[in-house]
Amino acid sequence: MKIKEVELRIVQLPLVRPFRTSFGTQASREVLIVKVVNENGTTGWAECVAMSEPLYSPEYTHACIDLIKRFLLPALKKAGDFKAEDVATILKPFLGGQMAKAAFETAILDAQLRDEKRSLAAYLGATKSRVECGVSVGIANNLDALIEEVKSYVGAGYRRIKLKIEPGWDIEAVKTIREIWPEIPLQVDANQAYSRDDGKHLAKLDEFNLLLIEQPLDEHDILGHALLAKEVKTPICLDESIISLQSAQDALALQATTVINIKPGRVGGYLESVKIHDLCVKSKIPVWCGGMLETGIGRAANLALAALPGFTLPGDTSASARYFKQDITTPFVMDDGYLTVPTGDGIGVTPDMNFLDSITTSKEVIV
Ligand code: OSB
Ligand code: MG
Repeated sequence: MKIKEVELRIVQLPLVRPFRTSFGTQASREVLIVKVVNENGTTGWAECVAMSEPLYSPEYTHACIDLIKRFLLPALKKAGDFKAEDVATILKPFLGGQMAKAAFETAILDAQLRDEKRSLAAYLGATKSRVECGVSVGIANNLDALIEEVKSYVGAGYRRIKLKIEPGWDIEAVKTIREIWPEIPLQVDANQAYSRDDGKHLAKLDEFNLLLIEQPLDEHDILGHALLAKEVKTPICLDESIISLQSAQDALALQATTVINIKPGRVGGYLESVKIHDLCVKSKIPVWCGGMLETGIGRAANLALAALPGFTLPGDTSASARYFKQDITTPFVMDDGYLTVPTGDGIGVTPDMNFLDSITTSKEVIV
């Protein structure tokens, strides 16, 4: 395909409740929405998972826009006629920028699949029609507030609870929730908040029968995670450290991780995600689909991926209502703890343009 037009727009969508992690608090989701129109006039949509500030990863919204405008788009225009499967190779000379690249590749792939009248789920190799939902619970102001929030999610039917932790908000929070819900699948996510010296402390989590502890140490500290895995019994799951198939291979070889959280934006797209999925299936490593507080655009595509057979653990693919009062697409509604995988062409959803326009804070069209 050839790119005829690209639209880059930033939207601001308030969250239903502030989301606090070890790296900061967000009250609203700033998202870059990428629209690509190809030579057939077919539109493809994607969302860039980068946040407004470089706190979770080095990327951030405005850097992604700059990267796309300055380097990615000119390179693809120069390539002329290409397939979505060629995008990663064409963009490879530009280092990093996985989130910007993923969004761009996904919008192109969406348009291509719409032309082929094929769903993203079928294209990626999905084997499930619905996906089990977990929910990521932010750091609360106090234990009572945490109990209330978890209670509302358990009541809504979520099948797995993930608690965000940081030093000072860990053992007691987990103990509290585990005592009230002795059976619920439970895991924790530290977003790099601990250091190599915290092994003994984190081992105190072992008695709570957690599915995993996600990214306790710095994203670059693969060896530290391998050492920690010898000190704690709870499985280690890398998130921030896994930015490509290569990094997944390295982390597995070094035994730094025994579960992987796949976030398509973090690894450069859905095609790279499938490669990591396949590696994990081959290595008998369970995977699950992470989330980045996506709108319906990104959520639809994540559900297509999470429907692949290796995704054996519930993901952070929660219902739209967990995040937003109104989503930019038809909301994803949970039924019995599951979300339905879209079956329409491409990602299977399109934004409500009136609502999208009403929350747009900037927009540029590049022809
Ligand atoms: O570490 O998984 C994470 C949200 C933003 C950035 C990083 C993370 C998260 C979440 C929420 O945990 C996942 C979601 O519900 O989308
Ligand atoms: Mg995480």
